[in-house]
Amino acid sequence: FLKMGNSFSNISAFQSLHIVMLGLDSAGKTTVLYRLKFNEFVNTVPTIGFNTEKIKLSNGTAKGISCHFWDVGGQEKLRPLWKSYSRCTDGIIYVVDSVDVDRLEEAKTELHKVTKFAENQGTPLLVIANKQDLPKSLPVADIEKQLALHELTPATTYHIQPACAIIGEGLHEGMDKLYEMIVKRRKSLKQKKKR
Ligand SMILES: Nc1nc2c(ncn2[C@@H]2O[C@H](COP(=O)(O)OP(=O)(O)O)[C@@H](O)[C@H]2O)c(=O)[nH]1
Ligand SMILES: [Mg+2]
Repeated sequence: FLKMGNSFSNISAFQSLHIVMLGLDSAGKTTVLYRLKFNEFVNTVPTIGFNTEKIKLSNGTAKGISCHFWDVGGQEKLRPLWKSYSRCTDGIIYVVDSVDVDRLEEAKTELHKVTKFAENQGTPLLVIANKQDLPKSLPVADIEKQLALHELTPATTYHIQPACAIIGEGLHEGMDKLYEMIVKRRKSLKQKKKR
């Protein structure tokens, strides 16, 4: 048992990662959640409150890792909840509608707010540039710029992933990147403790 605890690079199969999924309403959060869970498209209704699912990832480097996802409603009146749901999670997923250009500024403001909470300092961030299947979708580079990801607090490591939640494209890649960031962060926290 002790040996296992020492091999910090492997996140134990017995523990699950806590991941919170945020983003404006209609960005595709719930579609992402059920795509990851059932590996198929599930028609969603607007989320009142939250959805939560335990999902064992089935692909890539994060294969076999259990994740406990919290998918929190994105309507304006629900956003005050984001603070408590995002506290002390292992990772934050922020879903953006790549077609909803008019609300990118709003998406940016809300994202920057979340990453500034003291409890979220350093929590790895996966931005999903969703709905890339639609002809008018903005390319990821533009979304990265408009969300001003490079201006996030320096402690925040992030990855932006183009995706289509309906067919699941990009989701496993994105989860792998998030997992890698989480592992890296755990290693560095562990090293800091040793010093
Ligand atoms: N074209 C397209 N539509 C999507 C995609 N992901 C989600 N949607 C649709 O966007 C709408 C909102 O999705 P939902 O998951 O409920 O968004 P949420 O409010 O963020 O949970 C639904 O009609 C989804 O079917 C995508 O990748 N491409
Ligand atoms: Mg939803």
